[in-house]
Amino acid sequence: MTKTNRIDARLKTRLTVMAVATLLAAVPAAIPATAAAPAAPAHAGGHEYTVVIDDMDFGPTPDNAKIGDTIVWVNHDSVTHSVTARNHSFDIRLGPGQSAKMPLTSSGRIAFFCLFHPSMRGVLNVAP
Ligand SMILES: [Cu+2]
Repeated sequence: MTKTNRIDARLKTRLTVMAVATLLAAVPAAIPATAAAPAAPAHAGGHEYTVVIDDMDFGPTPDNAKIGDTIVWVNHDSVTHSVTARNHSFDIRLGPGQSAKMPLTSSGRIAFFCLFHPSMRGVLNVAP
């Protein structure tokens, strides 16, 4: 029993050129791309730097902090402050006299401020 299949192959070449006009939303220019990067493992024995909040102001931040180091925020004031990163990478609340340790897991120049007193501002530089 022989079956002959005739395959009538007709090749239709249709080029459909579609202009893809879908553009993603405008890229926010001010947000660093490092915000969601996977955290590097902390180096054991990283440095610990203390930044004191006093008299409604942030004290100086370290010049040479890097990933794996730790910032210890200390609030010497009698009111609650926050240490809030503009890129949302951290947001810490500190009641009067409280302190908090913050391991550095991403690098960059991170501007921060106090949610309750927005004129309180600082910048934290973290090297890779
Ligand atoms: Cu404050």
